Amino acid sequence: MSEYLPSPREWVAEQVELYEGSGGTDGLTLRDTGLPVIIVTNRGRKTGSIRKTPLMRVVDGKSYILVASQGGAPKHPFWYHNLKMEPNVEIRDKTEVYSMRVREVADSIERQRLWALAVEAYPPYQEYQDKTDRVIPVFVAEAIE
Ligand code: F42
Repeated sequence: MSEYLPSPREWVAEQVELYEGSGGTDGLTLRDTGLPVIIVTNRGRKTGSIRKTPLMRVVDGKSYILVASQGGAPKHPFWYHNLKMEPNVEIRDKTEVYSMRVREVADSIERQRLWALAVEAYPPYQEYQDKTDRVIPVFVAEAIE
């Protein structure tokens, strides 16, 4: 079994600990926004270790939309590269855990529709896009049948 490596960002690691440690009954929102968060569990592309990444909860039917915004930073987050290499993930949404496969959305019309859903769920995503030169990647996570 691979080891779980917590995020070096303390507030992120603490959110994961609270969310997962409570079985999805505590630590469910982003700081003081009150907006819901999911936890994505995936593998590090170099270490092979287990990584856990809290992201805003954006849904499209039964799919989840993952937005690699990292606060509008100039570079994609590491988890973007991890997911490109290993698209099979687990997503925890409160007390439910789903095995899912992710794909990056390449089609611009599809991206536009999903981006609108993302901004509706978490309006700062638009500010993040406006302040960075990169096009913020969007993934769709779908249940593995
Ligand atoms: N980030 C987002 O991008 N979008 C969101 O919607 C979002 C919401 C959110 C809500 C709550 C919360 O607590 C955090 C939230 N974040 C959101 C922040 C998010 O959880 C991540 O912390 C952030 O996106 C940065 O991701 P990152 O993968 O770049 O993490 C950094 C800090 C990190 O952990 N770096 C590790 C390190 O040691 O520096 C490396 C991690 C890693 O994946 N290593 C790979 C490996 O093999 O293990 C190799 C990676 C490589 O390619 O070199």
